[in-house]
Amino acid sequence: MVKVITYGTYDLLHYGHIRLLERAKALGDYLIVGVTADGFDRARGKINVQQSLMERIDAVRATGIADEIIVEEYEGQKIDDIRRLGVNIFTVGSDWKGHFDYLNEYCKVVYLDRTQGISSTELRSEERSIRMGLVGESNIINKFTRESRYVNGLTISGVCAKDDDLLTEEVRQLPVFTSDIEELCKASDSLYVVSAPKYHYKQIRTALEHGCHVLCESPITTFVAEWRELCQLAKEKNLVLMESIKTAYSTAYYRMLLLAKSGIIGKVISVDATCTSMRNLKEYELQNPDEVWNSICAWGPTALLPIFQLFGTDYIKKDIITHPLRLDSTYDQFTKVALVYKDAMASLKVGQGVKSEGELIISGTEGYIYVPAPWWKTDYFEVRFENPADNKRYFYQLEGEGIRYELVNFLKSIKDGKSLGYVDDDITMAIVQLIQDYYQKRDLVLI
Ligand code: C2G
Repeated sequence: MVKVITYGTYDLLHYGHIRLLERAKALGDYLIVGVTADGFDRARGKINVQQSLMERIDAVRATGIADEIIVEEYEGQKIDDIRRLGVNIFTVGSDWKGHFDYLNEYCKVVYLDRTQGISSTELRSEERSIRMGLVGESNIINKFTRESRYVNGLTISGVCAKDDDLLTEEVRQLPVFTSDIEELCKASDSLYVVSAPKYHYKQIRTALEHGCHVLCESPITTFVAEWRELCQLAKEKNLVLMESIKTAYSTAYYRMLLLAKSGIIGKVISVDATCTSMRNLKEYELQNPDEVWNSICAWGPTALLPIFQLFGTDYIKKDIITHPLRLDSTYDQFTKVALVYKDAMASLKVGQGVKSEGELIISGTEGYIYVPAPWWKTDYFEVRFENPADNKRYFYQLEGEGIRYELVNFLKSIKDGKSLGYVDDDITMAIVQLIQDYYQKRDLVLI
């Protein structure tokens, strides 16, 4: 019996895939089809896949052509599959010509002509592209513009930046709306907001009123009542209002969270997160501290994320200790927050202008998880135990600090008509509450 194997993503299964499978089957007597796992596709840069692994497997199965379906999970698996399954022929479309010649050592390699005029990429982009306007801090706008190039079905419609001078050449080519976000909204289907937090409420309102979906850098607002009002408005208008915390979309972070929840370190007792960066305020910013991101707003949401995602938002006590730049200023150079839960505890330290080790430690009854600095954009973490020989190390590729995955998720939310964001509403709400408490000086000690 001649065994043939072929691999693919098979997203939105089409005629080109089916012809490939038919010809692959005709090369022998038994066809094995390897369907790529989501994680493997991500790792090889395919981030726009629309269907889940199960949907794609079901579609391949429904063709009735495959005798066996397996999942392709990692680089190098093909060699192992070919040996283990006793494969005689490996085949794939001619778009891969030459790429898999190294498999000749293990079986015969056949490249089949690719069917012209059809592809998953074209099918995905047949839907109208979502136009996105960017508002706020220039350096982040630069990053988002760069990352948007990796996302199918997204076009940047224009920018309204705080500092035009700091925009990259690429961004300057886009329509620039100097201060008129209404005009930008009219030219857009969605808005990404990364202006100073005091502007969020007004800008989000304007966007929603103009029928734009909103992705807003956390904290979405600094007052709970405003957040509630915006949620209500988004709901009435059937628009997506999503909080942006890019760490939530980093594969390493997400996997680390699942591992902690799975009990690998026993019962989790403490989460300690530190995020700091250096920042030199300009004279104008020193005079108007609410025009800039202070430490609690810039880093608080990220540092709170693992705490709320592991322990929930029902803490019973909190203490905020803060060191402002000047006693009368809302700009905190360094802030430490301690949260007490019924049977757990957490702390976060955030700073802009005070430097510390930006690590994350999750302590459990049987071991701990250590994520080295800068943990919020890590691709690596360790699970450590009393006996170092039991330690485990984990590595996941992180592309674009999580931004491109976040954008893909936002677009999917718009298309599906419901928020598929990785940050739950109760967490968004708890973040806003804590920031509000900071500004209202509740549970706060100034030093
Ligand atoms: N294909 C084709 N004609 C098209 C489109 C795709 O013959 N118009 C073939 C591809 O060459 C591939 C198979 O259909 O052999 C599956 O295509 P994709 O789903 O795009 O998967 P791909 O990214 O090519 O993965 O490890 C993964 C494999 O190497 C191939």
